[in-house]
Amino acid sequence: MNHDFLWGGATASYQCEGAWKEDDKVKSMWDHYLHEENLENGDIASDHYHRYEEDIRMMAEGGQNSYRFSLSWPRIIKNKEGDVNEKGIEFYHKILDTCKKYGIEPFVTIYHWDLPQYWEETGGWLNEEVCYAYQHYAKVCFDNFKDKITHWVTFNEPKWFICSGYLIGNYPPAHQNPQETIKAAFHVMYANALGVKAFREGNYPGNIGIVHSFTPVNGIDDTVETKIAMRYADNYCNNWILDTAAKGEIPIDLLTALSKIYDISFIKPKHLKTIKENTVDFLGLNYYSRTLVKPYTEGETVLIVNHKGKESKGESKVILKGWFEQVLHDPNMTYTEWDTEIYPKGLQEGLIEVYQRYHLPIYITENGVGVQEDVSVDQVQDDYRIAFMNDHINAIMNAMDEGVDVKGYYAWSSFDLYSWKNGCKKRYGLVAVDFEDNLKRKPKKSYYWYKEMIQNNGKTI
Ligand code: BGP
Repeated sequence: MNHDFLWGGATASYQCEGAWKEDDKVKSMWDHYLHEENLENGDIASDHYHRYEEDIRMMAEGGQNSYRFSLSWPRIIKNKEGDVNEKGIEFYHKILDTCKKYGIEPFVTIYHWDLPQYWEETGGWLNEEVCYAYQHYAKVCFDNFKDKITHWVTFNEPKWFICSGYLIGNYPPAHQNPQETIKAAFHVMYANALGVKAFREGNYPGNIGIVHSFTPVNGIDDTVETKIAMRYADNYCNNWILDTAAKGEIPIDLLTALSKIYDISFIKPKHLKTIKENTVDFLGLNYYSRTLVKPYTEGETVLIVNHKGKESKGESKVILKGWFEQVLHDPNMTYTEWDTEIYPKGLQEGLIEVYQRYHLPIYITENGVGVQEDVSVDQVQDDYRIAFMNDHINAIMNAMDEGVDVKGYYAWSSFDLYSWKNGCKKRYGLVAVDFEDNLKRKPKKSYYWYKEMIQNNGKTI
């Protein structure tokens, strides 16, 4: 194991910062949506905005050498004209200086879903103008933080926020429209290329990548029908992000299938040229589980929503009928409280496949398990989290033994925070945050286990 390996935890601005309108921050689409719908929100969240020093110190004391977090667009850019909020810039300088003070390497996501509401009101990711606004915002970040950040991420999980926001409808802007999904997805991948372009043109130090919600695809058997279903599923789940960002090419069979039913005339040669010329330096993979598929039979392609025990067929939507069907529950497998299959082997296999396909360095940018926990105790005894992380880290080590270039691992999450649509009850943190008792921080058992594992250079149980 290489001593430059990055070990840390991850968070996202909306999920942990709170201070939703402090220091001239404007509203994000999540602020707007959760307030309108009267749902539990991240107005305060873990109050990282005021407690970042304590949080980062605890990372260092926990043996971690890196912190993955995101910058908030509505904290940094005040309006559609692109004016910069200096107080937002100052806040992230404080975070970055604190990282430096404690020997923590920052790994920074430019966009983790909190689009400014003023852009959402112009059509959000359906509006090509937002791609250029993203490029401007990215440039502001590069210019201001170039001396303090060398690991940059353009986007967190395009598939997850686009499909949830435009197809399934459980995230803002809560539409259910396949045609819009395709357009918004394309715009995000175009904006990714524009971000990379700005980075290259400015000659900034460091590297830039994209983070993908990776679900390797497995089939229920070896029949030709299942293999065809797997290809569709892989295009839907993975390839439109990874091929486009890493090779500069949208999978041709996907475009052909889509063009038979949908209008894709908004894709112009100038976009494809920018995409082709601006590929990423590395891939970040968030791994929670795999996608198990079977051939399409009848009804609609099922997409999993956070449904906690309930079949989600009624809520699902399709882009193309007949692509594939997802196996929601296999009685032989183990699932989390939120019905996510626990499948570490998928990470080992998936890493080998992704590395063979793209030959780019890989970071595991999120991995963890969401559980309801009683945090009023002195120490949360989260042996299930230790087992989960142990088995997944072990899978990574096996893939590295087979030659895969993995450069870092980030637990989701550094400390308890707001889980999209689940509120604060779905806890992932290595450190407990007591939302009932003054947001007090208390390391869980897994925090100490992680520390020891890092000190032993990745040695699992
Ligand atoms: C990823 C996101 C994170 C985080 C995590 C857990 O998709 O990048 O922001 O929330 O999943 O998801 P959830 O909170 O919905 O359980």
